[in-house]
Amino acid sequence: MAQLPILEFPDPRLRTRAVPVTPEEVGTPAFQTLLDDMFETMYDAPGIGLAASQVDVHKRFMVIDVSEEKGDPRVFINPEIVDKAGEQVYQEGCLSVPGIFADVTRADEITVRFLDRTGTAQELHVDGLLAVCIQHEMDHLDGKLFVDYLSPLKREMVKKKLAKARRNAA
Ligand code: GNR
Ligand code: NI
Repeated sequence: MAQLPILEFPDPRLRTRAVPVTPEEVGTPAFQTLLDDMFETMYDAPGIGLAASQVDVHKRFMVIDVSEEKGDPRVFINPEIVDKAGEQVYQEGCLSVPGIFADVTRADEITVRFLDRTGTAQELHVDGLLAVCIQHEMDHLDGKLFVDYLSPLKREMVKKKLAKARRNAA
């Protein structure tokens, strides 16, 4: 297994719109290894989700584990939200925007259609943190980041804060 480098805001590659995964690709060793590497990268970070876009793979899938024990790995390939209801506000973070946290309003409940890691079609109705995480990861697949929900001024402040943190780390 391998850890993968995570792209960070404002890297323009994070703005790429990801393309669907072909069903034939799902069963290939290369794709299955990529899933394992993404889980390792996510657990090590640590994070509760990781979109392929964040590791510079611009295909529509992500890995998620919102459980406390890190024992509930889930894969969502070609996810589509087919129904949503309500609103919830959650203080979000992002591995591509390290150290920054901000409230984001999203749907409270969603029904999502996707392929699992065996390539089987699934439909799931979820709420709470899992619903937040799926919506956050799906934004990544469309080149969108949670800081895009902030005002342009706040987003500029985030950019400067990250640049400064990187300078101090170097
Ligand atoms: O680890 C993560 N935590 C998190 C917290 C609140 C809302 C969304 C997330 S996802 C994030 C990992 C990440 O950046 N996924 O893209
Ligand atoms: Ni993120």
